[in-house]
Amino acid sequence: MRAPTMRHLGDVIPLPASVRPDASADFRIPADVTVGAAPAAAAIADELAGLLRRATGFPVPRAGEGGSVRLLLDDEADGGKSPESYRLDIAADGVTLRAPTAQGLFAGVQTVRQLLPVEAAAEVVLPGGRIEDEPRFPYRGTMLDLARHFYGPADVRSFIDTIAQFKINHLHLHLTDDQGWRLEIEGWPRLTEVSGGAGTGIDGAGPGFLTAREYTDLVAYAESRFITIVPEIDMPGHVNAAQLAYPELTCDGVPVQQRTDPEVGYSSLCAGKEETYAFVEDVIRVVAALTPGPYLHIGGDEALNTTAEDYRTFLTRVLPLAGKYGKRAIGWHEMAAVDLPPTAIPQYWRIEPADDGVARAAAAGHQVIMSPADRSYLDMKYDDTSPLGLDWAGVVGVERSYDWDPADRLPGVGEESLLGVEAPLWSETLRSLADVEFMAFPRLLAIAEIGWTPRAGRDWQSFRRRLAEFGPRLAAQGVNFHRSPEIDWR
Ligand code: TNX
Repeated sequence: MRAPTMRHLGDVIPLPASVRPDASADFRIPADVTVGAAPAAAAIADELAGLLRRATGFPVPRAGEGGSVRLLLDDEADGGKSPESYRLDIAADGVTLRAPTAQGLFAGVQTVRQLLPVEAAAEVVLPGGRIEDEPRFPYRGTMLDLARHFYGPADVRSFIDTIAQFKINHLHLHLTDDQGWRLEIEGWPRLTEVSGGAGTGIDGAGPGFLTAREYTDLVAYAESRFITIVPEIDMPGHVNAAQLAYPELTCDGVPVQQRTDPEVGYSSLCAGKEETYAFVEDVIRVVAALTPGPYLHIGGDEALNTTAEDYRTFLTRVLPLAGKYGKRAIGWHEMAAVDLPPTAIPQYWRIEPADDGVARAAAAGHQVIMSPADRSYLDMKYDDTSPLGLDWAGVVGVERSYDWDPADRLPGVGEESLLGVEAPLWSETLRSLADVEFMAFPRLLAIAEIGWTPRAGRDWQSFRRRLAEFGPRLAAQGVNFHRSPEIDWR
C-alpha cells in the first residue's frame, strides 16, 4: 500500500546515474527516527535531521554514529570515485547514505530531500531501493551579474540555497562592468565609492557593493553549501565604472561619463600604460586573497574597442597574474585568441562555431566550460511573451535549455575537454531577486541535469514529467519560478 504522498525513487533532479527501486524496502519513517553520523559529517547530519523534522513533525534527535538514518564516510582510498559520489540505500528498517567525502554526503542529502513529500504528512514513507550516483562533470555552475544590477548578500544567499538543491556547485559572480563595480578593493576606494554607489547599474537602478567582509562571509556561506564562488573582474573591456572612478585608467587620462545604459564594447583599459598593470595586479592580488576557491575569472569578452594587438599584449601580461596569486584563470572564449597559460579555462558562449581558438586550446589540453548563449543563457526570454529578458540569442524555452549536449557543441571540444557547464544570468532587464528567480527557474534545473546526469540517462520527456512535480516544491520554498506552458505543472 503506497502512502499517497510517497515519491518515486527516480523522481529526482538531476536524475541520478543509477536508480534501483525495491518496493519491498520502503522506509516508513517511525516516530523515534534518529540521525547518526561521524563527527566530520555532523553539520550535514544536522541538516538532514532538520529536513526530516520538517517533513514528519517528529523530534528526530541526532544519535552519535548509530541511528536509523546514518551518514557514513567511506575510505577515500576507494579508487577513482568522484568526491561528489554517494550511495543511498533505503530499506524497511532505515537509511544508509555513504560517500567518500562530506561533499558527496551533501549531494546525497539533496537527493533525500527531494524524496521527502513537500507538505508535512501523517505518515512519511521513503521509497525503497538503492541510488548510486556521481556527476558527469566536476563544474556545474550559474552566474549572477551584480554589475548591471546589484543583489545584496541576503539575496545571493537565498539564491545559493535554491541552487544547491540541484547540485549546482559553482556560482560565478560578475562583479564589475561598465555600469558598476561591486567589490571593495583595498587601496582603490573610489571603485566602490564612485561606481558602487547611488545611481549605478542599468538606469541607475541597481546600486550597492560588497565590502571585503561581506564578500568573505558570502564565500564562506557558499562553501557551507559546497558551492565555490568564482569572482569575475571583467577586462580589458567592460571597464567604464573603473575608469569613472580612476580617470588615469584611460589612455588619455580624460575623465569618462558615467554609463547606465546596456551598450557593450566601448570601454577599454589602456594596454600601453604601466598604470594599467599596477591597477590590474593589485585587483587580482586582493580578489585572489579574498577567494579560497581555485578560480579567478578575468572576463576578456567583447573588447570591441581594444585592437587585436593591444588585446594580446594585455592578456599576455595579465593572465599569468592569476597563477602568480595561486589561481586558475577562467576567461570568456575570446581570450583563446592569445597563447594561454596551461591551466587557463576558456568559457565558450558563442552561438555558431567559429575559428576562435577554443578548439585549438582544447587540443593543447585546456579544459573548457560550455555556456552557449542560445541554450544556457538564463537572460534570454522564454518566449515572445516573456516580460523580462533579451533575445539576441533567440528565445530559450525549457526544452531548448534541456535538449542539447555540451560535448556536441563545438568540433574538437568533446567530453574529455569539458570541465563542465555554466548557465549565466545577465541583469540588464532584472531588478530584484524575484526577477532572478523567474529567469533561472526552471531552466537552471535543465542545465543542472545536463551537468550531472550521464548523457545516456537523459531524456526530455522524463525531465518534463519530473519537473512538473517540482512546481509545488519550488512554490513552497517561495521561489518565483516561471510556470512555462511546456510543463504540465502539478
Ligand atoms: C553578452 S556573453 C555579454 C554581456 C551581456 C550579455 C547579455 C558575454 C560574455 N558578454 O556583456 O550582458 O551578452 O545577454
